[in-house]
Amino acid sequence: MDRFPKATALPAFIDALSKDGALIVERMLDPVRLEALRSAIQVEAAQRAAGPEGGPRYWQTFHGANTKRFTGIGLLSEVFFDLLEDKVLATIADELLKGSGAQYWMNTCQAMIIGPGEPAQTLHRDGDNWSNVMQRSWPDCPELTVSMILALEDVDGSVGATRVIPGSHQWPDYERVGQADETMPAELSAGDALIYSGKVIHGGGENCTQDRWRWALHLSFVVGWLTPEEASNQIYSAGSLQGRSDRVKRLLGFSAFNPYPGRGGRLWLKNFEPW
Ligand SMILES: O=C(O)CCC(=O)C(=O)O
Repeated sequence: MDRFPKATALPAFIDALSKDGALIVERMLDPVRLEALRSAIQVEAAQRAAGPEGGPRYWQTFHGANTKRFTGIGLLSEVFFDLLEDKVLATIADELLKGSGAQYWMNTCQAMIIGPGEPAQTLHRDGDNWSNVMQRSWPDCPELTVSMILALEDVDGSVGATRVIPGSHQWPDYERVGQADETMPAELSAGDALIYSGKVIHGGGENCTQDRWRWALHLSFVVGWLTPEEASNQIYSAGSLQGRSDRVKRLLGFSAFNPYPGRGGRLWLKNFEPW
């Protein structure tokens, strides 16, 4: 997996994503914003229990019994909105998702804080959320989703760095999910980000420490004709987004989906009118 400074030109990012399905951007977030985001998330995390509350066993394992996860990050920190507007991330998402339609939503933004002793997460592709679409035209299907894991503190292999299988986005067999020994850890310094295709196999790493947590934030986008993971329009209100950019409103579900210049219908209309 290649590492790049944030000021890298787009073609180098896209080449790396075509080759490996993932890359690392160093200093994705500046120290001032990083500190603001980290402290807001740590305050919230202190009030949260680890592990999902009930639900099917598969999801309990997937989300982690000793992992804290929560969404609604924009209710906690203004930096969430800066990330939605981040030019580098936006340019990569625009380029990757343009084959699937002109517009996309925020899929989810969630704290992913892996606790001591948590085993490695099941290896998966983020596009598996919409596996009916992926499976049908694999491996040539267009990109449906692009994700970022942002390190809020230094993240190394022992604390649960995301494990990635570079090149797995091009494996001919969709059913092949890979083995632990094929993965490599995406080790990040605080403020660095792993950016990856929805087709690449990865998973949260094992946290084999006794007392350290893996502080990271996931932010992802999904094409506008699929349902996102996080119901943003149930979390944010039109009023609370007043004065925000059109991009932010669209990402959070406060705008219709317009397929042009691609094919497809207008979606998410209010009484047949875009909004
Ligand atoms: O926590 C991580 O590093 C990855 C988590 C992940 O891929 C997921 O929950 O979908």
